[in-house]
Amino acid sequence: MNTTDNSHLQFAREYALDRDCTTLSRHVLQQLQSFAPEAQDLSAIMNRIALAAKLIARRLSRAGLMEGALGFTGGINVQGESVKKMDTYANEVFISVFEQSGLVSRLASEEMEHPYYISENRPTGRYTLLYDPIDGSSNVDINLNVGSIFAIRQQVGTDANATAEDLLQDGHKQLAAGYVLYGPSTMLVYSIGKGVHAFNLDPSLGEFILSAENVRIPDHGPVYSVNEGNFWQWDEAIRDFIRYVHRHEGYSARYSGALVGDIHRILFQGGVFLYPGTLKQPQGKLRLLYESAPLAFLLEQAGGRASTGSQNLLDVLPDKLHSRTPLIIGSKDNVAMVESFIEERAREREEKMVGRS
Ligand code: P6P
Repeated sequence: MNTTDNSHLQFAREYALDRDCTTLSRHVLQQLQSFAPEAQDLSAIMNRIALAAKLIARRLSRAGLMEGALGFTGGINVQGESVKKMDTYANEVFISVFEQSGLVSRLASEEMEHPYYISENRPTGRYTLLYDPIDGSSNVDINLNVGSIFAIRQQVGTDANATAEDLLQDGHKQLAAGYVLYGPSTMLVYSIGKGVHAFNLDPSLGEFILSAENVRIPDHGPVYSVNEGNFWQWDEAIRDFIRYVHRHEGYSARYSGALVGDIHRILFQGGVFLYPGTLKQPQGKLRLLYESAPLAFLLEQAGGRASTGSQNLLDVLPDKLHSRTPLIIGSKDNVAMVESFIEERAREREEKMVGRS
């Protein structure tokens, strides 16, 4: 009889089984440590988001072999961007998974000029989902990583109006936020305000399984992620920062052209992502309500920071559904460094003005 102690093997088997049972919906309930209606709602909503992610991941994995899955639709969206067929598909997936759900009565998407009201979910639906169905869709046709970004807010009132003024609230009003990264594996990273947690899709189970709990971003990191092709369009302060990292050891440039992948790297390795204002887009390119604010919520929950350069990102009040803001986001020391260059240039401008008066 084998007399060696196999308890460690038994533990490993039990741990692996327990981990494989830590699905997303169970984790949300554990996070809220309650089975109150609100907890059940959030758990169910996260489960629907997971279903959308699985449907999109499946389509992405087959797109290269499917007629009509890749390329452009020929349409232009409210952002003035050419619409990819995958953008349209993913947008419709989110709508479909929330119809008949009874949970979400309004969807606000990068791909839709006005919010979409799910009539059968009203007035029971107490939540609004804000999302970018496929972020970085320029990467889809070249099989590079893309993502989905989402935020959940309370539904205020029931009047179905196109302007949706009640959505024009700061980022602190978000109940939950996160992203899906469609990469070598599909990952879902979320927070309901109790830390940041990462799940990997196990295709053999069709479930998102917990892979990293209470993720914390390093206070400082080597990565700076920015499209340096816009250098000619930036304020001097941003150029000062870029000149600094060009001339000092310890920094690496990483930029994929897809926000979710760039942010995911920084969340796990530390560093800073920037999309500053440019001459052509002084408010920057990224949209506040369904790109920057959800990511700011998430990174702050992981111990990081997010700023417009002059204001905490989560404090920004949007003036319209598709408002844009500059974004500086990542490790708190790296974000502070970028802000210090902005503050220095502001001081110099102030001194010159005083000098003139
Ligand atoms: P640029 C993709 O279109 C996106 O919205 C983000 O995913 C990405 O970070 C950014 O735009 C890239 O923009 O101007 O560098 O190509």
